[in-house]
Amino acid sequence: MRKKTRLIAALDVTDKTQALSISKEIEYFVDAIKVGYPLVLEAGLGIIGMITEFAEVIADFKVADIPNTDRLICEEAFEAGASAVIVHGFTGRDSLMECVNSGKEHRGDIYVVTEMSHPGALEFLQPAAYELAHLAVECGATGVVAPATRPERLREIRRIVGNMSIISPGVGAQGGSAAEAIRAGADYVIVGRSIYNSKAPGMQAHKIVREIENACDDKT
Ligand code: NUP
Repeated sequence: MRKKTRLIAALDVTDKTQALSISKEIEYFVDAIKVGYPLVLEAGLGIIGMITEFAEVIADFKVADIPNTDRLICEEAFEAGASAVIVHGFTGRDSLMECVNSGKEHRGDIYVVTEMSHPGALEFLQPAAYELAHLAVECGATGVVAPATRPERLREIRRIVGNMSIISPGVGAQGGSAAEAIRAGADYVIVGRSIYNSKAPGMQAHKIVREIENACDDKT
């Protein structure tokens, strides 16, 4: 992913026409568009290729299975045109390695979930988050997913992963701030509802890009 705007739009709409029209409206403001089960289950896996007309696609399939099944899922996503796949690490090193190897074969990226951004993440994921970040480094993943809703945790995860890429959801609808996430060490912020539920998704995306730019200026 080329770091231009540092904005990744999460396109969790379930209407194919709407997904494509929003993609067109936001294409100049995003470094990637993230799609997940809501859109793919409705529109089919082919939607990934259609969205690549506008931006790189990250397939947020939170892959979490035995190694063989993980590899099959990653292959499907890469062959459909995704440049990256989001996977879980809690299934263990063998499963994660299978995803990382699939990424290498397809010249694609693998991002590993550490601590999720929602409140329920405190129950099971938070206690394991730093170990998951270490595992992502050890397995040679491209990067990790870390929460914009908890900048202090994001800062610690940045310390663990060094130069590895961090993509950070939880901005807007979940209460996190794009600027704070960038200042805490995120390379990219992921924004869903604040963009796709807006009356003017392009303008909203542009506004967030300006906020990110200002946060980057503060850091230098
Ligand atoms: O920890 C995570 N939190 C999260 O919200 C990991 C994720 N992959 N996501 C995804 O980011 C979530 O599934 C959704 O697609 C997006 C955030 O959307 P929104 O809260 O900005 O609408």
